[in-house]
Amino acid sequence: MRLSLTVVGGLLLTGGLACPAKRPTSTTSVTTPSASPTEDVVSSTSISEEPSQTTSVDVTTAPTTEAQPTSTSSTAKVEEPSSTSASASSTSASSSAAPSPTTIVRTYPADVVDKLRDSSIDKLKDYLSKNPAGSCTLENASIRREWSDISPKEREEYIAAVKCLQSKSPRTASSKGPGVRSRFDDFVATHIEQTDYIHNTANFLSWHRYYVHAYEKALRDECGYAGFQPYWNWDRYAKDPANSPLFNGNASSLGGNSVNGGCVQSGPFKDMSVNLGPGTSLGYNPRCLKRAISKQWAAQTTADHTISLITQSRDIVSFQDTMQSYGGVHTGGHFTIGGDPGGDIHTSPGDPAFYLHHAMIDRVWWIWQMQDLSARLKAVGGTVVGSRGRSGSASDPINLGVNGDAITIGDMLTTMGGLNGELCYIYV
Ligand SMILES: [Cu+2]
Repeated sequence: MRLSLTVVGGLLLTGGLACPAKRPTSTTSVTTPSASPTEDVVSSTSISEEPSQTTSVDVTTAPTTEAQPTSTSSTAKVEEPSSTSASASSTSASSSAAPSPTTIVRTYPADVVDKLRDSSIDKLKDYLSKNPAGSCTLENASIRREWSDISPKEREEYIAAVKCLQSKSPRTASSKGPGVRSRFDDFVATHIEQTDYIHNTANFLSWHRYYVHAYEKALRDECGYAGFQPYWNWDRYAKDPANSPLFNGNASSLGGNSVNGGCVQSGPFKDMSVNLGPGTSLGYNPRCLKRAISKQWAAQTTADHTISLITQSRDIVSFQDTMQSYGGVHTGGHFTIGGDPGGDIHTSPGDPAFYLHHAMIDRVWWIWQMQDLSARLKAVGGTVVGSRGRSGSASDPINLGVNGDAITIGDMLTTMGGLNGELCYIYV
């Protein structure tokens, strides 16, 4: 199952990212053609046509923090602090939909997954009315938004916080992880150490939900980031990921692609030091960030793939297995980034794009859960490594080493009130 040797984009990978399922017949038809702003949307002049496509979403449930149509107005780049509430209503006036302080505006047309998300919110609302999540409500939940749906300024704030984590002293003892040089590396090291226990296992989704949460928390608590973890809606950029707002090399991107297989030479992370890996090594191995951004891999992450994953996976095992298969969206997203460390199953969090990809994984799980909340908020399936095939359960432990307290899978099953209320978020 694991431990295949794979060469992707010139990088030797130890440990395939997935089980050797067969390659997907990459069938086609992106049903939701992104009228993609390839530039930063803020500077796009197509603004006027966008409001017609932007859905106004679950008005009653969206917190005001979400309302900022950050990119629908060319003035967006100047103001719009990420976390102000209130004033949002005035800025949403450009939407042709009835202006509301809680209107959600997307900068790309809603794809089929977005639409399912939107139509599912009422189920969540209904469920919560019968099963309140303590003090966590849809009105006060934080909202994770798509990279293009936050303003360039907000993206730069996120990037600055990541760089801050990369400059902070690590917690990992140097005797344990000699290559760990920063708080950012603390996270990479934890993933490296646990790789074999957290993929194709019962804790895959819950572990990575906790991991992204802990990372978001570190950005906020240790580096003053005021926003929430953004995600990467794969479909938006699948046709040309290298020129997307994520990877186009702008100051508000996560950096560009490699040039001739070499180092990333543009954008915020062109000078970052990748310290750990490859593979299982925790030794100090400083090198540049490389990417092998791939349209071919991106093609297996389009919305038609994601929607079929969500709608055709009847139970948690088929959902998580399909997602992690070789032809699945998890693998597809990782290898859309590719390179070093992005294409390395152990060290992949060493590329900052990892966290946006895994936030999307988490979002897809969240949408899947919303299709049958009473059953799926409890659903745990798959096996525990080292247990001779025992099925995992909600009481199985999860730990993040120096990055978080020891918890259980059960703590991570809902974003609304999980971890004794510490989790309280939704996605747009
Ligand atoms: Cu992982």
